[in-house]
Amino acid sequence: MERTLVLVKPDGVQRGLIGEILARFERKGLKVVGLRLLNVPGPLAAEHYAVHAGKHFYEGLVEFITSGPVAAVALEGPDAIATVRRLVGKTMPNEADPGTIRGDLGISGLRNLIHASDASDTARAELKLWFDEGQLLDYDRAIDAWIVAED
Ligand code: FUP
Repeated sequence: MERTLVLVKPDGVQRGLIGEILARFERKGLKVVGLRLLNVPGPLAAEHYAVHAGKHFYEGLVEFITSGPVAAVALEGPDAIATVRRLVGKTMPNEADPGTIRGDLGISGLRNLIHASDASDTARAELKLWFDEGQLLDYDRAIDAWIVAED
């Protein structure tokens, strides 16, 4: 079982796509184990995008992620990191395949709706950055509890 971080970026929140995006992950079978809506403080944005510091698009990234509320979501499931990346699609929405979130809902480079952790070390670090200990929950799915109760 793996956990990964997804951010619905300000374009996704402002376009009213939080539900649409989360629904795709939930329908796939991934479980929401953490959920926050926040205005991103500058230092958090800088730390999140530290890997891109110095690149020509870095300032624009930080400016964009701090421009409006972001939904931070922790998802859990088998092979969650790669599964989420497949559902999200390629970085540039104009290159992302139809059927992916970016392919279906995005149109331009910097406004690509979503961030998703790309490996197990970054997932661990990013979950720690965006969630305090105790904000990530362990729970059984209601459906499992229901089936057990019926037996
Ligand atoms: P992804 O993992 O698909 O979110 O993409 P990256 O981690 O490579 O890039 C992070 C963000 O930087 C992307 F959401 C968009 C932005 N970016 C640019 O604006 N220009 C580039 O050349 C590469 C990335």
